[in-house]
Amino acid sequence: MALCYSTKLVILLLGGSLLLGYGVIELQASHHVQNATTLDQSLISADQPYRTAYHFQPVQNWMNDPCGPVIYKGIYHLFYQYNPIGNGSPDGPRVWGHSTSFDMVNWSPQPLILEPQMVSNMNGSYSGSITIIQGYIPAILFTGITPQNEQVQDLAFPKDISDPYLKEWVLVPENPVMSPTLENNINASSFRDPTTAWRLSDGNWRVLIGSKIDRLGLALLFRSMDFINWVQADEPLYSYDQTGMWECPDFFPVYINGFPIGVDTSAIGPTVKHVLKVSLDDTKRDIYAIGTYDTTKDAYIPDAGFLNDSSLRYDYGKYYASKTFYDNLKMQRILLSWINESSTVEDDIKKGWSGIHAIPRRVWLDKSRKQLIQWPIAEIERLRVNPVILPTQVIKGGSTIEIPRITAAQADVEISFRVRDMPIIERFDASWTNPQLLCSQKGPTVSGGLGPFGLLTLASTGLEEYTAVFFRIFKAYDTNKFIVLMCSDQSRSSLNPTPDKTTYGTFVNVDPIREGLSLRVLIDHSIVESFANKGKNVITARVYPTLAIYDKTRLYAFNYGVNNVDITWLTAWSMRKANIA
Ligand code: DQQ
Repeated sequence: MALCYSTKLVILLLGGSLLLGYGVIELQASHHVQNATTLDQSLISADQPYRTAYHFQPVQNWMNDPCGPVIYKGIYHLFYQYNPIGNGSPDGPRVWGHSTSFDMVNWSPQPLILEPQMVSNMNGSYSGSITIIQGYIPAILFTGITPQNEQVQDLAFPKDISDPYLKEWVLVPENPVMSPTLENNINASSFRDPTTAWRLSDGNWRVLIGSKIDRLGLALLFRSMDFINWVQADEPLYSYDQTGMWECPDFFPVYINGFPIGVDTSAIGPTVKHVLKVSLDDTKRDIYAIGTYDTTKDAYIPDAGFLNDSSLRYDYGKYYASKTFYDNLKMQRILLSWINESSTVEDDIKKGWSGIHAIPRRVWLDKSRKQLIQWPIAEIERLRVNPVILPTQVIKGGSTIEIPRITAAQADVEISFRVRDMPIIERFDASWTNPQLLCSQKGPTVSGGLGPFGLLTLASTGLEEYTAVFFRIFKAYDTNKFIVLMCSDQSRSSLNPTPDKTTYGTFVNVDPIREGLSLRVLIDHSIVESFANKGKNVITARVYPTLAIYDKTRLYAFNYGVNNVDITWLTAWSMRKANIA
């Protein structure tokens, strides 16, 4: 008697080798929706000043979350939430777009996958993750949307695991492998985004699914021996009240030694701590905790005692639905994220696309063990050309310095500052607990004692438009301790009144006198990604200048504070274009 695909899979997973492709029930639908690789020129206006040169985006249409990033047979795979219809509008079904790369900088498009092919994903395929099982078989767990718009979890395997490009995937007939039921008290509209699974010594795989009950955010835990039969644990791995729906959870270990190296998702023991990240649907923030994974109870204990809206964030600007994976080739943990537009849907439809991804970031635990450090992958530096190095110099209070001879709309800039303790430093009012609000009240033109100083990016020649990224230093009344505010101010970024120009801000935990202050800013036409002090804090902004486009764009260092500041290092590179689709 012929065994069905998944029955064989279970037997083989339990018993040893796996013969994928043999006797498989053919479920893969033909690629009937428009492929992400074909550009419909009639939908795209010729003038595209906001398309990026080295930040990932498909050639057209709507993209959101990164899904299932993995390295397989030496090739990096990026899948992403893609709406193949509707131009730049989100309205439409989701399938997974797919691109491959050898360096995570230059990408080649591959056919779409996970198109509707069975009841359990008939209305779309939402976010999910890849786990390598048995050491060599990639498995996708993702959220399928049923004809009743219920969220369920589905499983898919490559049709041919010898294909390093993993072009075709097969859904198992047992789908859905996890479902909301009356018994498990899961709401069918709040049950999505499986993590990469990890396995403990009891042989069970574990996976988290984002959920909520009323305002209680939940990281539901499921276990399985064979990756097909999943049983929900009695308790979630972690939950926190008044946080709403938890989307796209991510759970991974980080070495405690402070070295910038990553570790496999299943690693446990005294050399690691664990990070739990969730994406808060209510506030569109990616928050995370550093903590302890109690493997005997399958429970997570954040060091800070909680994971909620006031927790640490990967990025204090626009950065949502992020996901990490372990790159075992380079022993690094890589963080990817969706960066939504700040423009109106009408403008997105006009330009024919919406959504880009951040530059992949390497993440590791800071020596303090209290936060993560994030830094753009080293490979991005291969795009740098024609460095402009400015000598160490004083930037006087109230002045700007133009950084000449670079493609300022497409650049990578590093600047370091030395500041001295001065008599005229603004005092910090203890009621200023909201850095974002403080940045919007004390914008780049509001002079202080030390600061604002930083960069005016995507600036027009007459400074009618610019996106300011800067520091402002305060002193506490009581302790005389320094408080460093980092801001990304979009309020003057465009003469177009319609985009969202929210100002972003964060406090940087640094002693500015002893350690100095630095910025690295990746500028790419409509995105400004700013890293403070070697990756301690990050702010990403989307902006749409009307004058500061292409070669009309300028870049300045500025200091609009009263006191002078030293620039100890300034190197700016023009960036070459990458293959980004
Ligand atoms: N996007 C996906 C969901 C996820 C949300 C749908 C987060 O799976 O919860 O496109 O942006």
